[in-house]
Formats: sequence, C-alpha cells, structure tokens
Amino acid sequence: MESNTAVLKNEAKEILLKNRRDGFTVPSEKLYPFQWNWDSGFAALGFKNFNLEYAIEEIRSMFSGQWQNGMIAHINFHSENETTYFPNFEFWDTQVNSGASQKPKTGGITQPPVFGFVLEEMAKTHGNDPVFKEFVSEIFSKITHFHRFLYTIRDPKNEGLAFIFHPWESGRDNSPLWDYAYDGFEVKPGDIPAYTRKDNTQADPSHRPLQKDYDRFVYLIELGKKHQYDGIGIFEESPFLVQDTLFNALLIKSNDGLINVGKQYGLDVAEIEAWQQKAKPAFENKLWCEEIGNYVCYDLRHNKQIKQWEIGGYTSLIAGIPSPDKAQLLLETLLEFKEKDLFVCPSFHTDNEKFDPKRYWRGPVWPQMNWLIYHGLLRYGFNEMADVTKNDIIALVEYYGFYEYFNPFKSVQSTESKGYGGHSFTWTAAVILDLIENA
Ligand code: 9WN
Repeated sequence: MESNTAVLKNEAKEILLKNRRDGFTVPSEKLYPFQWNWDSGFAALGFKNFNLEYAIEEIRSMFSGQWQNGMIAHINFHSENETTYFPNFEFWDTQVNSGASQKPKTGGITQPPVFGFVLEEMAKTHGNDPVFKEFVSEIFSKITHFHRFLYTIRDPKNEGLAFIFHPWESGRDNSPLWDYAYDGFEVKPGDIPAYTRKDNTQADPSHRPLQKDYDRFVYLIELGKKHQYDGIGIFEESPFLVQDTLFNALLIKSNDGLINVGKQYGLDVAEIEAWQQKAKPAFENKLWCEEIGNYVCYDLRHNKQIKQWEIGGYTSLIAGIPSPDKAQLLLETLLEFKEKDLFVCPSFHTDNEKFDPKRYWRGPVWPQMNWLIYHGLLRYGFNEMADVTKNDIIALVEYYGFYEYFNPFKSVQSTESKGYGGHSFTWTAAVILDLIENA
C-alpha cells in the first residue's frame, strides 16, 4: 500500500498537470481560469520538483506579458474566450497605456514579486543544468526590470518601499487591513460603471468578499485606467495607497534571490544591491510596530501605520529582516495559536472582532503562506515551530483535500468535510509537493 505522503505527492503532481494549459498553469479551473502572477511563481516552485522544463515555461509565459515599464501584471489573459471571470481583459482596457502587453492581454495592476526567490529555489536543484543556466541569462534582466518598476513608479519618494494601490496587488485581497486603509471610503452610485460579478457563481458567496468591497475594487480599476495604470496621478489620488508588509518582504527576498543567482553566474548585481541597502532599513524602521509586536502595513494615504496583527508581517522572517529578539516576538503568537488548538497560521488574529474563520483572507489558513512562514522560521532556527507550520498544512490538505484555503479551528473537523474557495488548487498542490520533496 502506498504511504499517505506518496498519495499526496501523486495527487499534487496530477493537479499541477491537470491545471496546466499551453505553457502556463491556471490557479483553479473555473474560479481563476487565467495565469496569475504570484500563483505562477508557486506553480514553478512545484514543477521544479519533477519537470524543470515546465517550471521554466511557466515563468517564461508569465514574463511574456511584461509591460515596457517593467510591470508584470497580476493576470495574463492568455485565453480571450473564457467567460467565468470578472473583470476580464476588456474591462481592464490596458490599451490606455502604450507600453502595455498586447499579447497576452493583461490586467493593469501587479502582485507580490516572487520570481527572484523562485529562481533561487530552482537554482538549488538545477544550478548546474545547462538548460537552467540558459534560462537565467534570459530571465534575470526581466525580473530585475520588474523590480526597477517597483522601485521607481511605485516608490516616487525613493524610500526603498513600493506602494500598492489595489488590495488585489497585496495577494491578500479581502484582508480586514484594507477596511482600515480605505478609512471609510465608500463608492457612491454613479462613481463606477455597471458590472456583474462571476466569483459568487463559482464559490460559496459567504466565503467571498462583500459587494461593497467589489465596488471599491472596481473603483480602483477605473482610477488606474484614468492614469494609464502607471501615472503619478495614482499616487496623488488613490483612496487606497499602502506600503504592504508581504509585498515588500517578498520584494526584498526576491532581491536576495537575484543577487545570489546573479553572483553564481557572474551577472551584474550592483543595482539590486543598492535597492537592497535602502529597502531593508526602510522596512525595519517604517513597518515595525512595538504595540503589536510585529511588522504592520503603512497607510500612505493617511500617513499612519495600520496597527493590526496580520499574517503579512510573518513574511519578514523569510526575508531575514527582524533581529533575533523581534523574531522571537513573532514566534510567540504562533505558539499561542498552537496552544489554543488552532492550525497555524490564521491570516488574521483570532481575537480581533473582524476575524472570520471562513471568509477570504479574514482568518483562514492559506497553503502558500505556510510555505513562506515555514522557510522563515527555519531561517531563524525555530525548527520545531517550522515543523508545526509544515505539518499543519499537510494535515489540512490530507483531511479536506487540495482547497484554496482552510478553517483554522481544529474543532470544526467533526462537522465540516471541505476546505474553502477553489478546489484542485495549483499553489496548494505546488507547496505540498515542495514541502514533502524537500523535507
Ligand atoms: C484576484 C488567484 C488569486 C490569488 C490571490 C487571491 C485571489 C483574485 C480574486 O486569487 O485573488 O486577484 O479574484 O479574488 O486572493 O492571492 O493570486 O489564486
């Protein structure tokens, strides 16, 4: 009989292959039928464990949609005939920017920059493979160009921290953090064009964002359009303007990835090192919050920290940002969750009134977040908690299946038999495979 691990591994590979299209992978067949930016990085991370060529094609395909200004959009609409997702390429209308990708059509915003560190992960196993070396020479300057976009257009005051102007850019679309960032901003009738959501027909509406959140999502798309998606007017006008923890921590981690891979192959990394010298102290000084005992997002529109405990702060660990003392403070909350019989790591603090164990980013556990936290904890030598983080996500997937996200309460296992959001989910498969293969 096959062991549980072998069964999980096989299932994970099957999902990755099943979700693969023409050189790229969709996060979930119906719910998300295109290529998403950071999902694609995680897909490559999964593929590199059994098919280097697919991992390379995945990233190559993502970068086929790179804009002239360097941006990698959050979605590449490789297929223009899919009808199950809103907003589609027509709604984004990225032709307002003359440097936007024509083929594939894309969205007009970006997502957390993961490709630098994914490249480094690939180098760990394939560093000596000539095919991989060739790929590095092709992709290195493109990833660097993406970071350049973030450190210029998204950092007009040259602080070393990139801003986001849409919750979708954070990857944590519906986090309660953004309620604070909007600070009461509501869309009024007539502010936005009529539109029809599709997500609620593909997933349980009680797990998805509310209508007023979607109205604000659409408002910010219209604002992006008005300023060709990269104009300074976005910085001046957007009601949502945030220096996000996760976004900037993964940018720093990806800078490190590029520096390490670049040095290995004799490439020039001076520009990236200069960004890094500014970015690390800026993150530490501007985002650390003593009151919360964690890093928090900075609301640039209202000039204040968003003082809430939230999962994004934990990605500072994988980026090597906190001192050992601060890392210890981060660890303590995880230990509390473990003591309370919760699966690690809820996306929002369980004591907060906005915590919701079922709704999208307002409490559930997310597989790719556990992968990031697991590696962060290992980096600081917190091996026991790292194992808990890894084993919890494996246990959740083993029990519920390869869903998009999960209820953090162990107690609900007696009454619930499914996870939440999409199923047969790409990054869930990818990180489970990677965690098992590299145990
Ligand atoms: C909008 C694809 C994406 C992830 C995000 C996740 C969710 C999309 C949506 O799905 O966002 O980009 O329509 O809700 O929040 O992190 O990349 O898996």
